[in-house]
Amino acid sequence: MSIATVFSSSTVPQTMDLTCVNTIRTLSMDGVQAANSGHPGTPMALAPVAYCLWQQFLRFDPQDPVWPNRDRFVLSIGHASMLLYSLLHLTEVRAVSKDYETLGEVSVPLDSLKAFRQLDSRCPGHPEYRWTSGVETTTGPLGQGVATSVGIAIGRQWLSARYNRPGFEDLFDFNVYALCGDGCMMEGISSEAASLAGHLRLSNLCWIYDNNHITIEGNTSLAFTEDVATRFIGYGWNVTRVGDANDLEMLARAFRTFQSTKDRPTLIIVDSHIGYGAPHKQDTSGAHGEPLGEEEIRLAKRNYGWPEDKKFYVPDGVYDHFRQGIGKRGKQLRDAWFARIGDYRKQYPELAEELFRMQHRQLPEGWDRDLPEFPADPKGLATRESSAEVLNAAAKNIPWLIGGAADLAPSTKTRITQEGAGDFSAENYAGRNFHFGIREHAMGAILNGMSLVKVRPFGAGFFIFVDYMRGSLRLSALMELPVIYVFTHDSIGVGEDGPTHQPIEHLAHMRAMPGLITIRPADANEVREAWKVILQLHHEPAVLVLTRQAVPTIDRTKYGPASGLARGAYILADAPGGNPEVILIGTGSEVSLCVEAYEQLKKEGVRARVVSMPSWELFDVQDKSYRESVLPPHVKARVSVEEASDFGWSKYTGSEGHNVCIESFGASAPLKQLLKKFGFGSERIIAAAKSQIAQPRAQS
Ligand SMILES: Cc1ncc(C[n+]2csc(CCOP(=O)(O)OP(=O)(O)O)c2C)c(N)n1
Ligand SMILES: [Mg+2]
Repeated sequence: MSIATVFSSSTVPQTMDLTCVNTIRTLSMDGVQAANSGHPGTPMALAPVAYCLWQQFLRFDPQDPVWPNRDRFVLSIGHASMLLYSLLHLTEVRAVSKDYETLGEVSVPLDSLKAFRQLDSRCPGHPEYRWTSGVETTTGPLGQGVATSVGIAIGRQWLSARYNRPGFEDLFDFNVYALCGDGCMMEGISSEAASLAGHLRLSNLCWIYDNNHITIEGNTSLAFTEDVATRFIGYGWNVTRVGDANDLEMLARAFRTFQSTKDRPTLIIVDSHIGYGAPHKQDTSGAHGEPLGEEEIRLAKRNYGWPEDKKFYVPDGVYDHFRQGIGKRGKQLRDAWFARIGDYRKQYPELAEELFRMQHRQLPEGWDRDLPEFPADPKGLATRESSAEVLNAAAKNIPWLIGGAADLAPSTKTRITQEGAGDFSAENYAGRNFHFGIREHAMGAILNGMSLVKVRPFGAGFFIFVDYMRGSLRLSALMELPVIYVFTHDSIGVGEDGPTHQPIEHLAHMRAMPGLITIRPADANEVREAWKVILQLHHEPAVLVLTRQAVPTIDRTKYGPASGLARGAYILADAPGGNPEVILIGTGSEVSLCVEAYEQLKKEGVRARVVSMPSWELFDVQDKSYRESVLPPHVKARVSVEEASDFGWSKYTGSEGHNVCIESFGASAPLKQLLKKFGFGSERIIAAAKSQIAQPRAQS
């Protein structure tokens, strides 16, 4: 029955389907009203879409919302969060601990809905992964959700290809649904992601586009007239339409079409009415992002045939109806899956062990046994080169360490070269090398999606182009996903490519981001230690910043051991008796310059210390005594050396310290000329050190 028909009759017939749909609607309206902030219109419009999907199709067990083979539902229109919270509440999804244990209590009790958008509520303004069980990914920045859903779908295909075996062809066969709107469609990231999804023929992926013609400023005709269907057909998607968001039968037909489409992703374009049922606000941008107001709510409830004055009202039978639908189906599927996992373990013990470890974010036994040691070498090698060796040694022992680049694997040296590693493609979903194409923003979101299914993804590119993916990277950090970003061409060291390719402020950007670990290793052995640290992270994304040009491999018999990297900063070379009069702090390719300067200063009788500081974040979490042993507070003469902006360095050098840095956009020239122009040679460091020592300072 079309729910639209209800408004043509004076008495409103209430089937249980309709009652459930209207419960979602009214909970959403009431939640937004109570918060006096939020987005009521789209949950009201899409309640039937979400209801149909969850109640009839989604293979999801509310009792165990982390069951690995569950279908994923991504609310890419994060502003419509009350839609998701209402569903989580009505289906009685259980809370899960940080260790993936299902707790007894429900994830979103009615009181949380009532406390929508309030401090510590399980219903924050936009859905947050890790905070509310049942939220599969954090959404809010439009386009991120759909792009992440592509990563989840890719991850699923990879899991299926590796772990589904004879007798267990359906071990991983889950689908990924993403609900998006005009905003998601307009954002470039959705185009990047949809293009790749079509190319990879991800038939397990279904996007539902809420074609309501409304965004914040008004009608979409202000800025958006493209033919979305044709665009997606061009990407190689299957496109189907539902002309009325209230038509449960038509919706069900569209979902069945998706399920029977085996060779490409599906886009369901749904025509809906924002603020459905609100007499003065329906189909207007006024229904988008502000509470309806008490009177409008009353009128909308009257239209629904709902008790007008009841708030947060869940009629009898609604919970039970969901229990009998999604609840029963989900539990049966989940229990059947776990019943068979025991047999799988017997037949494929090694694969089962891999899965167990992966799903708990553990590493295989002996994962680091092949990591190379690099002999001292004054000529050395680029850190991107040493990284290639370390990555490959680790990949040998961690089968689910998979990834690729945005068309830059030959430059970033991120290819997994071992025999059989293969390339991930529509023909080979088992490949470990991914080709994201020149789509940095989507690559970041896709890595997040892959990480959400617990494989260990890495993505690579030139450091400068982190600008193109900052939105996704920020969500890696916000979601606490251990995604690995490998960025090469880290400085003016790239030489001739010039200012467009020379990162300046980028290290400062990365270091400013909470929860992100940035590491810029100085030589090959620091690269090994960096990978060691990164691979053991559970909740932090990491950015590994590498050189294009060769850097000396430091003689560790003479200078401090590279294992110091794990503490973020360590003493590489010291003054006699550990009593320096000046400290030189360097990162990456500048550390060997500091060592050069140190040797010269030593000859001249100057007591210098060199601190290699590959990671601010790792250093900052060390205890005070360690930090002060590396940077003794009484030694105020300090020089930092980094081919980048000095932003933030005074934290370590003090306001009177000296920062050898770059304050412009770099230049295009051979490296030697650039180093001269920008003053990156030991002479400048030596001069700065001497001037620091000579500088009069106030006694503290
Ligand atoms: C990247 C990004 N830019 C801007 C916003 C602010 N914003 C939130 S909702 C919205 C309009 C979205 O329109 P649509 O997707 O059609 O949602 P509807 O109004 O139909 O619910 C905007 C611009 C955002 N959340 N993310
Ligand atoms: Mg819209």
